[in-house]
Amino acid sequence: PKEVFLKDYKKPDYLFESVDLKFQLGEDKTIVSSNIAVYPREEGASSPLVLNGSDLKLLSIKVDGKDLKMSEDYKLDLRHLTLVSPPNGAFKLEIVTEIDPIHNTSLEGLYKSSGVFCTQCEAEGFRKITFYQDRPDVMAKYTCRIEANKEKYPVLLSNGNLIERGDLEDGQHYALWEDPYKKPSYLFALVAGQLESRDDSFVTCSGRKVALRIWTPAQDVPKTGHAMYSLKAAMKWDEEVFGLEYDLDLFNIVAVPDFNMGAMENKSLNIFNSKLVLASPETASDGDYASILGVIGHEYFHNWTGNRVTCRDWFQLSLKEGLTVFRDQEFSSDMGCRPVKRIADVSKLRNYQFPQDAGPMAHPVRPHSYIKMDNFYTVTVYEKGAEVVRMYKTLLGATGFRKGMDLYFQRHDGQAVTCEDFYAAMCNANGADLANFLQWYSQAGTPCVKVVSSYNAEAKTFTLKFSQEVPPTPGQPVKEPMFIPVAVGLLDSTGKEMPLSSLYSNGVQKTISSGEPVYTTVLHFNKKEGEFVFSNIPERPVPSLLRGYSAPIRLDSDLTDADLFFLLAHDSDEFNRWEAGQLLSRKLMLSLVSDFQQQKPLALNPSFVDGIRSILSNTTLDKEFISKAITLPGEGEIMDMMPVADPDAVHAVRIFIRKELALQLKQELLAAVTNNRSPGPYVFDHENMARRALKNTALVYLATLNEPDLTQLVLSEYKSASNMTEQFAAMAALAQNPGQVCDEVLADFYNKWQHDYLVVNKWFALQAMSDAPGNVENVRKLLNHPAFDMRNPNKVYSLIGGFCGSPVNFHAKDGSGYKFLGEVVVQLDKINPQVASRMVSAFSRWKRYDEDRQALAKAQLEMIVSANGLSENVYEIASKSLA
Ligand code: B3K
Ligand code: ZN
Repeated sequence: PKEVFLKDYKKPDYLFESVDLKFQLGEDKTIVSSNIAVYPREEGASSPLVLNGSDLKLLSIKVDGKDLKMSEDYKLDLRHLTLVSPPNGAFKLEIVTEIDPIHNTSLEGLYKSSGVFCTQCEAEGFRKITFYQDRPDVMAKYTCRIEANKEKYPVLLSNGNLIERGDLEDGQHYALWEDPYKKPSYLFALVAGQLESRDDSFVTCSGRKVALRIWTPAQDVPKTGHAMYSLKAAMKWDEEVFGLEYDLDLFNIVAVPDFNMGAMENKSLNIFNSKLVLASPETASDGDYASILGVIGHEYFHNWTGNRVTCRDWFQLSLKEGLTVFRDQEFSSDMGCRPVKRIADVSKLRNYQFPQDAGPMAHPVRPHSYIKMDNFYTVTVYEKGAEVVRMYKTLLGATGFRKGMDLYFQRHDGQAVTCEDFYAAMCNANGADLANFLQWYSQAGTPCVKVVSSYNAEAKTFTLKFSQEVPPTPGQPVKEPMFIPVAVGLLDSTGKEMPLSSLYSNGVQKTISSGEPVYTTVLHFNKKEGEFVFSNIPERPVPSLLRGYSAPIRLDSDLTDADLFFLLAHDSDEFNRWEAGQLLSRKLMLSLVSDFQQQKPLALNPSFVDGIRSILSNTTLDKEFISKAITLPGEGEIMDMMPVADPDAVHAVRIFIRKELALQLKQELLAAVTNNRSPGPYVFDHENMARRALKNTALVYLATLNEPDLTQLVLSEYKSASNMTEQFAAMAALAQNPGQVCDEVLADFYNKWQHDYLVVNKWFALQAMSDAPGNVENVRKLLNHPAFDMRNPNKVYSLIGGFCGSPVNFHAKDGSGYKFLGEVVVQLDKINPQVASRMVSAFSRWKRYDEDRQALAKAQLEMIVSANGLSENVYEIASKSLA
């Protein structure tokens, strides 16, 4: 397999002015005709023109109306079509190909999902449709004519505006679409099928009326209300916060059940995994509602950050993805509760991105190379990339950040650009010098920052001494220091914020405030070591460090347990309040893990229980905040901190703490259940979601005790639940204790919901994640369940992905979990390489475990790498994991 490198980037020799596509969609084959206006980037150039193509049957090729001759005029291999000596100057290129969407199970290019033709072109799927310069820096204007059987495919959609439609002979009809905006091929989309739409409209800030349509099979249209609400909210938000207005008169969203990822931002024709569109209170949980809001927003926001301004090459992916994730995070924060959203985002970063950044697949936010680009749609590019964008805002302030965004659009609208262009816009708009900030794009690994504090009572100064270390990662043994913004506040002994007046740093005295009191300041820590001295500090403060999680780092401070309990009780920065609790929990879990490994009896620190109790009974706190604050860090997070990850010990300790807390806080937890029952029908707003979150967390705790009266309580919550959030949570609570009640509830749930595949997926996932010993056998049986289908990515993610997320069974000592995944990956790879490659990633941290586990996992990886006909996707992940 060929590796592609960022350093080898070259501008294309030829550019495309316009592309006219014609699709003749058929049951056994589809014919694609393309007519491209080509011109050389520089006059007089006469190099060969290389087009990408894969799985295509070439029917004809013409230049300026003349048929080309094989080998003389063009060459063809498995992946390219090369015009040996194209004419000097501009010319017309006409290519006709045949493709087979019906048998396309990779769900990339043109394929059929439940009878509907649809496309997925990002990153390099357009080359499965026709021969093309399939790279984002080739931007052209498209028209698309679709012809298909009218009865089977009454709805024909593509990008832009519908300019013509009509009937043809033999029951066929056609539609002609024209997209007035230049775009790269990855944003092309086509949909044809039996679909109905929910129609609505949005009037933009300049008074233009935009038609909004969400397309699904007829029976699902009633479930698109929340998606439509989310779309309109996103359109309004982008106008208000970024001054960005939608630029066409039509915006379509199509939901399909078979989709590799969440959704795709094709210009004016977003295609979505139906999981992220369809919702009703009965069938979707609060988590689903929140994801729909976030992802509908995300894809809509791409219209500016991604489509109007796109990426020069795929290495720049974070330019659009990191920025757009940041925008969707901000949107969700504004629509819901900011600190709670921040906690959720940081947890995701820690649980998924940190492990990636510390493993064999560690790569910078802007990778240096790839074999398959699809493998780089990662938590690093997305979530760490969003943190990088957030740091600009932290450093430049909200107004400065907005100025930078404005300049970015002013300079680059209609262009394909790089991360440096974004950096330059941010700096230039603010006259700022962010020195070594660009390291965030090129260095992988999570920086570790140590901080030591000291107070000088005589001088009334408080000093913070920082040092940083970026760990080595594959291909990057030595690292340079990073630019780390550290937001800091200081608390006095009563828990009040101290006003910050001046700061001495890097040899310069700086005024923080001379008028209005300032309570949080951002330190610019951009060298290996840094010292910051606050003056006029009347007493020894407790520092609140890295407020709001101002940089994606691991912070190791000298805060004592007493300081942490103090911050947990008093910090005005809610994120850090939660963080203090998490730090205490992590310490506790690690020390109990070591007790467990030494077979010492486990005992819970009473002050920890008191801390949790006071949070739980604090009526002034947000309920979702409480629910998050009483939730222990994930097992992955703890394993990540151990020299040798021990899944059994970490799991046993987490179960022990949860049971012990449930036992000692039973009354408070019962109160949290009874005080937070639904007052009426389901409402999607923060207050109601927070109430449900707290109630559900309490139920899960109580059910760990497995006492008959509590089981009855949870069972009655299950039965009386009128929405999926509460029904599923009660079932999940019961499923912690395998046995008759659990079996009955699982059977009841399936009977109720077997007609709804999205709900059935929740049922698969819950069983897959079970920590019941030997659960791998149950999962194997579920592979043969009539509702399971390996060709549907959502089902694979639920059942197989769910299983890999269960630390005890996936990492079972006997290797049964690894063997299962090994077999599945090989089978799945033949159907859908992208999905198989996501699954194989579960092996990537095998070196973190004990020798026996290492040997077992390694054997599976070796088996996979040597499998016949392995895809490049799986090969890249598996071989890098073994390296
Ligand atoms: N841009 C798409 C992801 C495409 C993934 C291709 N393998 C969705 C998104 O991030 O908005
Ligand atoms: Zn995106």
